[in-house]
Amino acid sequence: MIRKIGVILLGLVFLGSMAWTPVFDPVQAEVRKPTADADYARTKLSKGGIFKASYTSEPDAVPVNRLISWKLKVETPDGRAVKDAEITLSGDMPEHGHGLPTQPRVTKNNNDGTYVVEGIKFSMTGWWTMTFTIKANGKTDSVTFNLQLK
Ligand SMILES: [Cu+2]
Repeated sequence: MIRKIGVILLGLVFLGSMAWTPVFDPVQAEVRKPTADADYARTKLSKGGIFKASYTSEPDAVPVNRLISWKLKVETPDGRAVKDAEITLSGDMPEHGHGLPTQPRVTKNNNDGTYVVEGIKFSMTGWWTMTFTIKANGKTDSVTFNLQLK
């Protein structure tokens, strides 16, 4: 009787461990790590709530190891175009302590609240942050976008 219960318990433990295996998959865990408090929205309010910023990438699916350009759109929180912003940016891999291999910058103000950013190159897959510091109308604020590149 006791032996039978033991066998049943062992069977349950075995089935249980099989069911739980995916949770401990190290590859999955690594991919999910930065997502705990990161969001990957392409439109965000700046930290101090002064600007609303959004970006589009060319190409849209952000590639690795290719020189690409982004278009950054800057608005007030209620949606009015901010046409005279001074913008600087920096890219980082927070887990690795390094940035982009290039020094991208805004090369064109389209005078409609959008700005062309050229010279962006992500050198490896993983979690990146792109921080834009925006200065306009006598105010400065920054916004950070998260990216998970594959
Ligand atoms: Cu890295």
